[in-house]
Amino acid sequence: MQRTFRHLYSRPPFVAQSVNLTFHLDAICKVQSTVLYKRIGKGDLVLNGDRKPANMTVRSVVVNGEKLNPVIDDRFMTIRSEDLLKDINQVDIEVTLEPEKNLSLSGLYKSSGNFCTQCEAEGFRNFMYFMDRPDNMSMYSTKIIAHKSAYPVLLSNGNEVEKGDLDNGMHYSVWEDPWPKPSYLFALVAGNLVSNKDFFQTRSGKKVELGIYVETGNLDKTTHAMESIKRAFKWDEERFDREYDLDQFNVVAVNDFNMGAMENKGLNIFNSKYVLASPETATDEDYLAIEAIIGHEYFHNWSGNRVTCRDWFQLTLKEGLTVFRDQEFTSDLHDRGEKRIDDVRLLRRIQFSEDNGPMKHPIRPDSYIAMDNFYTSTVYEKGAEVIRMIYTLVGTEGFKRGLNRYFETHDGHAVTCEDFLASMEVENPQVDLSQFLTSWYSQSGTPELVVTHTYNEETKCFHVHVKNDREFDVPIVIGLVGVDDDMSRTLRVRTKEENFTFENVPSKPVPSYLRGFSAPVILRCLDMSRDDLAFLSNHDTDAFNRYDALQQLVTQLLLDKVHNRNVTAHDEQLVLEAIKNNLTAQSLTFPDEQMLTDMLPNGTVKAESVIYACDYLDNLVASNLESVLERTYLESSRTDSPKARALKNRCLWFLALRKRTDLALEQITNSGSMTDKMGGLAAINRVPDCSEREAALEYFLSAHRGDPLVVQKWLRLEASATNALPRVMKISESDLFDIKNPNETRALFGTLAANFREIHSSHEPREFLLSKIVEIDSFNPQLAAKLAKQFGDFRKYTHAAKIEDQIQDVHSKGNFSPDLSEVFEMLLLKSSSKL
Ligand code: B3K
Ligand code: ZN
Repeated sequence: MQRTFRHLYSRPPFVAQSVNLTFHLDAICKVQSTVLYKRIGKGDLVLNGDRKPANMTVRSVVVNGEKLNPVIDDRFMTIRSEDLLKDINQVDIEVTLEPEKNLSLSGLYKSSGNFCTQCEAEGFRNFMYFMDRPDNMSMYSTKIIAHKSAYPVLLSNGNEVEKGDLDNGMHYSVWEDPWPKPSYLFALVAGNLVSNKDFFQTRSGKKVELGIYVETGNLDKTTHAMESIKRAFKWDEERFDREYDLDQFNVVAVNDFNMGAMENKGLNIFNSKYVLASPETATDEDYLAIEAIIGHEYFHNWSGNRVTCRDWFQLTLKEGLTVFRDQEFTSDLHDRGEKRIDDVRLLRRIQFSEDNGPMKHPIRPDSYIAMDNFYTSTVYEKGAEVIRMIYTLVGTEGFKRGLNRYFETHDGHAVTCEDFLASMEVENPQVDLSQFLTSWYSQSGTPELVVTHTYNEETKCFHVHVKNDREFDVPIVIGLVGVDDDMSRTLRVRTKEENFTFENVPSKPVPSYLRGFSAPVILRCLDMSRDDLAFLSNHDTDAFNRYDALQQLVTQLLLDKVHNRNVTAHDEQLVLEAIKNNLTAQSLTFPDEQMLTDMLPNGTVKAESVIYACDYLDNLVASNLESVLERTYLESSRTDSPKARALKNRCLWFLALRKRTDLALEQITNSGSMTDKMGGLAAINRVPDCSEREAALEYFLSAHRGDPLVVQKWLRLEASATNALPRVMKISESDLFDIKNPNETRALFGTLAANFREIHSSHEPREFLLSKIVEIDSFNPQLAAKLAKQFGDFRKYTHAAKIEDQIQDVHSKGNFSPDLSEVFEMLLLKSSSKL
């Protein structure tokens, strides 16, 4: 296993000037490349290549017209310096491969009979020997040749410049991409697909042809995705002055895909889950996710494609920035406060936990074995928080100026996080961002701040004292509620201890800290009583902090129960009143078992106590607020909006605990909306010993058996139920499940791994999952490694030693991919027990 280190980066001795590719697609494919390599330094030309996934075999190598037999090992083809005597050397390589055998879904592979590619991070090398690194930016021309009847649609990056028929029922298409790009943005699709076509007129008057390609029968589910593309094009022009730069923009939906989607230049390839939607098959949440991901991939056209990363350690440069941009897109189009709440919940659930366990790493990691293991919530979501803090410090206009400078200065180049910060600083000289590099970009872990405050009646001064465990640059947006409610100011905490004084404060305020969650930290305020929190949950003008005050109140109650501390009637009443005053779907969603676990020290969590606390709170709310919940349920049933449906379904969830399964069944059988069906099913699924549950799930399955995306919803319901293991085992052997399809694997095994009650009930579910992870590793290492990461919190539990033995046992017996080995080793690292 080879480890790559950030500090060892060096410029390569060659760079590709132009890349010409020809793909002859068939059961055995022939791929030819002609690349002009320009010498820019001393040394051999080292090309990356991985024969294994698609059985790639080199047929010929010709350098400057001379046939060569270069040294080829498992990972490289080395062409010696003395064979490359010109300034610009032409290297022609021909290989053959069998994409059908490639189940890793990286490189060139087949999905539902169609050819497609996935090159980020290092998939290009699975179908051609090439300098497969992001600082090798070049212009590409791609010719695709295939049988016309089996593969009528032929697509690649850029604009189509030529196409035609050939003998023997073959046809071809030539695509040219005028913008220099790294190989990870290359894409090709060939298949039997139908398309939804539309156009977008850019603000400078260019007409862009838009196309969404899907399998026959799915065309009527592409309207929302098409509208989302147009919204994304328009938003990026208006908000950040970014215009599209090709004549064509295509999106293809494929069923077998390792992640959500991929931003290949001009040809975005999507997991069909994030394209296809109709009200009968997709929930409101699915609709929002599709719009956000369509936006995200499109926004990469500038933040990632026109300006890309010098090396993979800089991944957050494009991902953190693009997540920030997609979050802003959704916030501008929908409800900013709600979006912030959703994003912070996700950050706290997934990223905080990652940052607090064996998998922790800075947003810019220092080393890796398998780069694909570092497409993490830390790089993406915490990376976006870091961009958001910069945005808070420089302001909306300053940020836009900085971003425009970044794009203009580095257009067509592969750059670093330092380059981004420098552009921001040039446009905002009054804001020093240098500490960001030494803190947020270089250190892992969630900073913990402790705040105290006092009010002096005589001087009318309000004093705030902040302690940080480390020297980070932390913007704390604060408001003084009850005094000047609408005023927020930003305190910048840069050392381990800071004092701030507010003068002329007429009366004692309740401070509202970290408004809008202005920094990804844990902030504990020692002088905040439960009554203060209840007050904030009612009166704070900041939507996020109103929500968060209630979450903090609820969390205190949950932790009381976990620790078996006495809970007073007043404590309960505060929570119930605060909920009644904030009846929204989000305020009715409390920290779950996983989030509670993350708040507790290693080796201390008894799964039963955490489950007990969560059950206690749900029952407290369900029994004390039953009539309010029922009234709200009925009222929101009369409104046709995503917000009303979300609230209604949250109420239903609690009402099911009060044996109101009749309401859930009514939704499952009579509603035409998938949101309502899923709301009903989620409610029924959680009721212990619910006799109607099985029949309802059966009914749902039979109604949607032909639609793989809906069957995946059913898989998730089954895997998240109580006593899920026997059913999951049975389903995994049935024809309703294909272990080779990542959506299905994540829906069944990923959901089981996240089923807290099941996974900690005995060793069996863990044993089953570990065996499946090993099985998956033999054909799709990326997917196996991702599933294995779900064991990342095991040291939290009192039964950690048992889980460790199970992982150790599997690890010691096998020979795994670098991806899975790296995750197992991180999990088992002894030092992580000290975390
Ligand atoms: N850039 C891709 C992710 C690639 C993951 C490779 N393992 C999608 C995205 O973040 O937009
Ligand atoms: Zn991205």
